[in-house]
Amino acid sequence: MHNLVERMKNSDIRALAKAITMVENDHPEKLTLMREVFSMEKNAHFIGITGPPGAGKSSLVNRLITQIRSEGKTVAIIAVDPTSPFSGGALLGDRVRMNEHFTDDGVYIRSMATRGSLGGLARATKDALRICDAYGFDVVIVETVGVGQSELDIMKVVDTTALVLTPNSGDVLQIFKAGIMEIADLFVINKGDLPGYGKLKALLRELVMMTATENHEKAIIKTISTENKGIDKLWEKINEHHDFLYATDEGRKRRSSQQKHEVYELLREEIWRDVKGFIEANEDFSPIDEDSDPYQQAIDWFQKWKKEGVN
Ligand SMILES: Nc1nc2c(ncn2[C@@H]2O[C@H](COP(=O)(O)OP(=O)(O)O)[C@@H](O)[C@H]2O)c(=O)[nH]1
Ligand SMILES: [Mg+2]
Repeated sequence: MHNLVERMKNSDIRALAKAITMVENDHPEKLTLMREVFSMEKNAHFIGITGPPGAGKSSLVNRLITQIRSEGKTVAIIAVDPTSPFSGGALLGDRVRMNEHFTDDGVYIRSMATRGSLGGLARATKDALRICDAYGFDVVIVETVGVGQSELDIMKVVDTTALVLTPNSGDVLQIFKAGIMEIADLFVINKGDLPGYGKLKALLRELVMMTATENHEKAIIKTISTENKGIDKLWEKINEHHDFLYATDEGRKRRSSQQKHEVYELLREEIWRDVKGFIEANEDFSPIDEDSDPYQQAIDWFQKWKKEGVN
């Protein structure tokens, strides 16, 4: 058994932190580690919280932690920042907003950035979710910094995605265009204390009606996280979505399509690692034919790798 896995089984939180760092940095042992982690699957509920910066995601997550803990469940938070190579300001703010939970053993808070990850942040996030699940957390929440393409990819690896919007934010159309609306399983209108709530609610209702099916309609929840209002309702709707996934074919379909996608991604990573290693082992990255263009060079290296590099 991998040493980290063994330590995780003994509830060593530092081993969990180390395992996440390994996937973040694409450590060569990653696949071996993850196979063992995968076999320890306990089926935690993976929740994504996305939305524009400043919408109140961290404030909501902080309230949700309290709600989840009051039910005796444990929770891990992964705060992802795809934009910053360093874990910058936004994440620092998140940690400050959640700091009341730092001394609670039933809560784990971790930030993640891309660094050089081959498979991208979404893949690393999925692995981190699984590591937290294997460790034994009942709920794992991923909070993103904004709503771009990387966030969209990240939301594809969770079970339930909540999109947080605010009455005063003008980004709704932007988010529409980005395709986040389709990905969202439920909508949160936070800062319900601000003017403009009714207008946004009406807009979202229209949207929800368009995508509603006979047995499912996306929920719209009003919250005021600064006043701790609507959090219980939000938690209830998140759980309803989870039940919906497990009670219908939707959950199974989603998981199997996620897994297929994942196999492709892992293969891409593995092949790339192999090709790159092969080229680098050939001393330097010099063209096989000095006069060739980049396209021909790529073809040449690929052919050479297929002939000599694959055994
Ligand atoms: N008026 C109002 N302000 C809020 C509410 N929720 C959060 N905020 C404030 O909005 C700001 C951004 O919150 P934060 O949780 O960091 O947003 P994030 O960037 O989406 O994580 C903070 O100053 C919060 O105090 C709310 O319900 N009403
Ligand atoms: Mg935040």
